Amino acid sequence: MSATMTKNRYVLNWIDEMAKMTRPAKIVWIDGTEQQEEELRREACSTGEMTKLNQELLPGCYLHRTAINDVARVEGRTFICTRKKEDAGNINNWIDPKECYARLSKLYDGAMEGKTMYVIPYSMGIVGSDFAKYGIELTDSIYVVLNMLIMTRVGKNVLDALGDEPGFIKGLHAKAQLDEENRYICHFPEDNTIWSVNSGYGGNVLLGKKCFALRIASYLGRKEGWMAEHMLILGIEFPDGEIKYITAAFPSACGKTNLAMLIPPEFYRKKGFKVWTVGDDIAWLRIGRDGRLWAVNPENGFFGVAPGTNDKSNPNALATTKKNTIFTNVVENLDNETVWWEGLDKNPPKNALNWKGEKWDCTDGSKGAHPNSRFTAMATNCPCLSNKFNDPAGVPITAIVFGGRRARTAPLVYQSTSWQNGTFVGSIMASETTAAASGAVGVVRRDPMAMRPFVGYDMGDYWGHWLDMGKMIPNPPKIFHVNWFRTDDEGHFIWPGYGENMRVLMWILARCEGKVDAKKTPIGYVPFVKDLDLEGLDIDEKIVEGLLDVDAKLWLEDVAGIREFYAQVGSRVPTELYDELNALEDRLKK
Ligand code: GTP
Ligand code: SPV
Ligand code: MN
Repeated sequence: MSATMTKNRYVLNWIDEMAKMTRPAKIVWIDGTEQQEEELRREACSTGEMTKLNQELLPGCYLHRTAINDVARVEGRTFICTRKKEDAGNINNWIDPKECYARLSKLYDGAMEGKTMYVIPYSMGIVGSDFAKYGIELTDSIYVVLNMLIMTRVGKNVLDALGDEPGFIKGLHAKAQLDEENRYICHFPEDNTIWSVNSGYGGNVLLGKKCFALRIASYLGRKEGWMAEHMLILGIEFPDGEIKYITAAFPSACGKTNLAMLIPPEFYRKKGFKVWTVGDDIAWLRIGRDGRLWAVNPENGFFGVAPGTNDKSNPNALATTKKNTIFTNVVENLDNETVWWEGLDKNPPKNALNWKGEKWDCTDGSKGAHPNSRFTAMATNCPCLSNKFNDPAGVPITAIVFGGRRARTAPLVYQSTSWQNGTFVGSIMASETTAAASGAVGVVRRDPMAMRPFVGYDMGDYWGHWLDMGKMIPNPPKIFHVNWFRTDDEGHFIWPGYGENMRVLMWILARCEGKVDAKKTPIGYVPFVKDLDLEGLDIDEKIVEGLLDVDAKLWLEDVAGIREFYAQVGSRVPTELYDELNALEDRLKK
């Protein structure tokens, strides 16, 4: 299994160079076969890196615990290393590439001594398709290998598709000492390179995901005229069989997986409506020959938030995790070797270990699962997976939806007035922070297009790219903003959310087809309550009216915050967006 799988000299030379630095005891190529995957699972269980779960109840499922200091993405230790600092922009952390390579080379020096270096050839997108891009990740972690086997398309066919070309993303990962002080997630977009060291967690180490498919890909997309976005993709099937596709960008842990897999309320189901999942986290978007915007999900699995997932909130996600799944940092039920997390059901196990692996007393008020605990599950196990999931052309997009967690200010839904205005709406997104990244939780921060941590270049240039794309798309999607998270005076969510969000999506699609009127407000078009289908929902129309309310005073406060943020982004903010901001302020003051 250690045999070389390619003659590509760019690949071989690079691996040679990385192996000289990290000095592994051996090198193993990952070929994507079930047999090799099974051997690796067995090895991981023998060392305690993973625990095999109850194979009758959860066939093919395993549990992993990360180090206690290593449970989320670390945005403060994530860097965009362009030669010129201006090209990384003010929002990203930056280190000079030469200095960064030198600093990290010391951390990688001998980091794999006595260990195995795994070579993972993977594809983001369908191997051989126009949309696909290839990467190779070198890692000393079996956990990473097993996750990448689920999250991406791995195997020799990737190397065959690459042929003798140099065009692959070079990813190097070493767990090293898991030392927080020396943890680095570094991107070199000008060199197609990613270096990650001293972490073993999710988005820090599964280099195909945020590092490649968003940070490096957003950089490539700007150069090549396409877009890489932090978006789910879903299809709504109408009773006559027609399917309309929507993408939605929400920040981490703000409901993408849930919306992507939503189950329509009963009265829609009875009429024959269905929802299909194409992706739950990342979309690559291109202009199709028909002049519309088309999307693919470059991933092959779901790395989803476990807490809060249950058979009411997201039965499709729960079903997806019943086999071939890796659980990370959840509760281990010792009685039957299954898993549990807060919000799964009301019966926390009595005889259990918490995410740290300590005996857990569910009555002592402590959390059993980490708030950012996750499942890694195969897309093909998802009951509502779209039959376009493996279509190399992707799906045509009717609407783009932005959204975040806002206790006040943003209404349940509003529509922008143009692509330019929609780009502005994306640029002013804000959301309360979550456990998906380390740091304080619940603080409102600007998170444009849900991409603040994921743009691989200057944020102002990124907005400029959005505006440019709008000029190039003959028939662009309409752009909307939603907020499922408005709260009452006691802090409870007012809108029921989850499957009920379908009602808002239906209004969005009706607007795209010009089928309903809307109320013009200073921020854009808001629904008339009568046009939101509330059948079967136990909610007062007055309350819905409140959810749709646009409070000019709050918005003017927001405008001040937006000005501050734009100033922070700096000199590359497009003037069109300042025009939009000034016009918004004028309308609010009237
Ligand atoms: P990442 O994988 O980090 O990118 O997150 P995500 O955007 O896919 O978020 P996910 O769907 O996993 O949801 C995160 C949390 O938000 C979970 O605790 C959900 O229960 C909660 N959530 C999702 N949708 C809704 C909703 O409509 N209303 C409310 N109140 N909570 C929701
Ligand atoms: C997110 O934080 O947006 C995630 C999880 O999807 S991670 O892969 O860790 O980035
Ligand atoms: Mn995400």
